Amino acid sequence: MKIAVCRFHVSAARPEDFPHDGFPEIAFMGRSNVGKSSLINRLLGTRGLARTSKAPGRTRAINFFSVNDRLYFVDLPGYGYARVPIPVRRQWQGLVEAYLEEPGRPDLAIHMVDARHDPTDLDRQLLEWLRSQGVPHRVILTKADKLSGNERTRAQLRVARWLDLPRGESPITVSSVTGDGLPALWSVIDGACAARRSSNRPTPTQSGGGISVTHRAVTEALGPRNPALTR
Ligand SMILES: Nc1nc2c(ncn2[C@@H]2O[C@H](COP(=O)(O)OP(=O)(O)O)[C@@H](O)[C@H]2O)c(=O)[nH]1
Ligand SMILES: [Mg+2]
Repeated sequence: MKIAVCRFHVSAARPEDFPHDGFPEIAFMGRSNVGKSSLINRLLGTRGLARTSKAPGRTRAINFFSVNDRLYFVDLPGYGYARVPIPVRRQWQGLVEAYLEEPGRPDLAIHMVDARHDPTDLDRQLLEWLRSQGVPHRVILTKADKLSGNERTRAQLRVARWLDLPRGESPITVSSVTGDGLPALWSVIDGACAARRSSNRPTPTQSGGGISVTHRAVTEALGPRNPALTR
């Protein structure tokens, strides 16, 4: 995808703030500090669009970035940041769940795990939840520039086993520093957008019905998934 224009659209602190114009949405999710904002900036070729931080836990709302005026990149609040007070954590969780439970959104969840670390129980819970909701998703490993080629391969195998990923869904390793893995990630994103165009899915402006058709179309575009998990 060629990026012509991208801009910050809205910072949603409540579900009422989510956009309802029916564009495809690509959601970036994972622990605080995993590299969500850096990856959004790198994919879009902008430096400061999504705010990056050395201090984890800064993103408190769901930020929507408009890409080419026809799709949204969605920067979800990071989870698993222990120093955030529990009531604040609950509020984030409520907002993220409200987002993920809306019919038809997102078109693709990019579930990000730091390539240097094992996924946590929270990562596993998130994946289980995405599976149970039938949300199309792909696991990627970030900060790959910190690992050698061999270490990357080992990380891919380890994470695939740990998260019980279906064959053909090996995690993509990416680096926002070197740009490694971004073409592979773009083709998954393009696939999700194409699946949306070729399906008669409900957009977030509509409600109910037809969602399984959508997910089947996205599944076909993204490659095989565990049949037991495909709705
Ligand atoms: N070496 C390396 N550092 C990264 C990469 N992506 C992000 N970082 C660093 O990790 C920290 C957290 O990044 P950020 O994008 O703010 O993470 P977020 O909390 O998930 O949005 C920052 O210090 C980034 O510079 C990467 O691909 N390689
Ligand atoms: Mg961030």
